[in-house]
Amino acid sequence: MSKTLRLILGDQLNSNHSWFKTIDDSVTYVMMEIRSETDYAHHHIQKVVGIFAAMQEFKNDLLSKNHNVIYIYINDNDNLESFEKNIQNLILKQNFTHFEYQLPDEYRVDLDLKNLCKSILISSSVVDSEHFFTTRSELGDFFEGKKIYLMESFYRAMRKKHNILMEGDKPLTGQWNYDGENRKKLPKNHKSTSPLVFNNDVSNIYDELAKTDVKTIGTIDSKNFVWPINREQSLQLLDFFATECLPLFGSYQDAMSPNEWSLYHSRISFSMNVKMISPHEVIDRCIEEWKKRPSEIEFNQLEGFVRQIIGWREYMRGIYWNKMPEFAKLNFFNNQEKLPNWFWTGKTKMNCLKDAITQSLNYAYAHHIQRLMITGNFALLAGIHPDEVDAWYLGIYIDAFEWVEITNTRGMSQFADGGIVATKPYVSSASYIDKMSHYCGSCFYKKAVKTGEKACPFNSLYWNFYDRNEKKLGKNPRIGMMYNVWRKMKPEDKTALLQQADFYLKNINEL
Ligand code: FAD
Ligand code: DLZ
Ligand code: SF4
Repeated sequence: MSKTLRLILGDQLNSNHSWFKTIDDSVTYVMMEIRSETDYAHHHIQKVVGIFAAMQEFKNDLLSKNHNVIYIYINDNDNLESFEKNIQNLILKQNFTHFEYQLPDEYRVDLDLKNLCKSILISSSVVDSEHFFTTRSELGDFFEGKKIYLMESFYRAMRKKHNILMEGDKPLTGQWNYDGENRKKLPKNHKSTSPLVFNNDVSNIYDELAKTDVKTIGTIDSKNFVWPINREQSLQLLDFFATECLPLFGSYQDAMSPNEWSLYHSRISFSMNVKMISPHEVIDRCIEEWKKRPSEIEFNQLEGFVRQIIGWREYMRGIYWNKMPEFAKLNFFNNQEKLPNWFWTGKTKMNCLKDAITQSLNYAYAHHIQRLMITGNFALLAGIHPDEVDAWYLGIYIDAFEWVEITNTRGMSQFADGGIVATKPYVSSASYIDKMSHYCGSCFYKKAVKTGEKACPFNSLYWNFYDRNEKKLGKNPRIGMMYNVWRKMKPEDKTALLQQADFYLKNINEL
């Protein structure tokens, strides 16, 4: 009799996958909590607990539908702690005759599973994860022969191909892009909608983890875990976003404010990345809400959100599969420094960094512009090695999986790819941070001061970055203006800025 073993990874919790459409007694699913996955980064405790909780909920759901499931817990005696070893062991002990898995999202796991299939003596096959709009190779094919991979042209092609917000082959409303309307600062004293959080009791999982020596970062309230851990909660969060946050999403998507950890963002990335919900249903729900309330939800709010999902998210995945494994080694600026210690504590006098890091430690979450223009901006200005920056981002965020983390971090944020993802480095001085946030007013440092006592570190580090990298960036047409300003600056002002930057870099742990 044939016996099939099917592997479900911790980020493949897609209950709508065609695997589950029929109940077949000859098929057994296996899910496993293993050290190879808990230990490849120092993950945030909420990320490990959240993934284990979501895996266990998924397993319970499969069991309730009468599927056969083997679930290996982190402290099980016979847990061999890697996908390969556990699978080999099961094949041997339970006489499986066929092995199947879904295409993984990570290069490392993809390679491991391919090798596993070569090493086992039974037949094997791989199926799609049935989650994304695009295949792994679609972006590579789209940009075949091109040097620049412009997100905007990919996004427009996606809108056309999937007929999203289109009228024939023209964009609905006649305009593709509303970015210009989506850069507002929050008005003073504006109070955003309180985020919907859950009160999941995940203390059992937390207690089991505490028995291991898995190293984690950040904090957790394991009796009131705020993140969704199943499909039902993920749909509730999506509903909350569509009804409460979408009406202002676009306007304030680049805004930052102290003590407001998610503003009008959806916080749907964890649910989507572990596939409890699909990007298709996220888009559909938002378009449905916009159609219901056309006078309350302006088109730019909706378009800004759709762009993130069918544009940026799919684009990053395509870049990943097109450029790995070389991408993980790129270091365009040859940056070599270590991250300052306060990236793990939030204990810095710089208000913007203190806020972004502290909330990341408390919630395993920061919204995009905090990741890009606060922590990422600082790391790039300070010349931190991209391996260090990647390791931090891969660990700290609940939604961090390499395909979307490394492309955003090494590519978009650190420009370590030399301009595949971004056309110029995302760096700024204090003026941009002040324009988009309410951080500077109550900061120890003074936003308008460039050198001397209490000068905001972003100011001198900014010019130091351009000076240091002039050979690599001087000819970039998008940065020409900054170099003109730098070249025209009085020599004594330039020297003072560079000395100030040097002082800050030498004392980076005390900032
Ligand atoms: P919203 O602002 O509500 O946006 C909606 C959705 O759009 C997100 O859930 C996400 O799926 C998608 N999206 C938005 N921007 C991007 C983007 N640049 N790339 C891919 N998808 C995007 N996102 C991750 O999912 N995992 C990561 O590990 C990750 N690491 C990042 C590291 C850096 C340095 C930067 C600058 C960005 C990173 N992002 C990552 C992208 C983005 O910041 C997060 O997707 C977003 O903050 C998640 O919060 P949200 O669901 O509230 O997003
Ligand atoms: C991130 C993660 C963690 C912390 N733990 C597990 C685990 O124990 N078991 C599992 O199947 N998956 C886990 N994951 C998610 C995997 O790392 C992810 O499936 C791969 O990186 C492929 O994207
Ligand atoms: Fe950040 Fe500088 Fe503003 Fe302080 S003054 S919050 S360090 S940008």
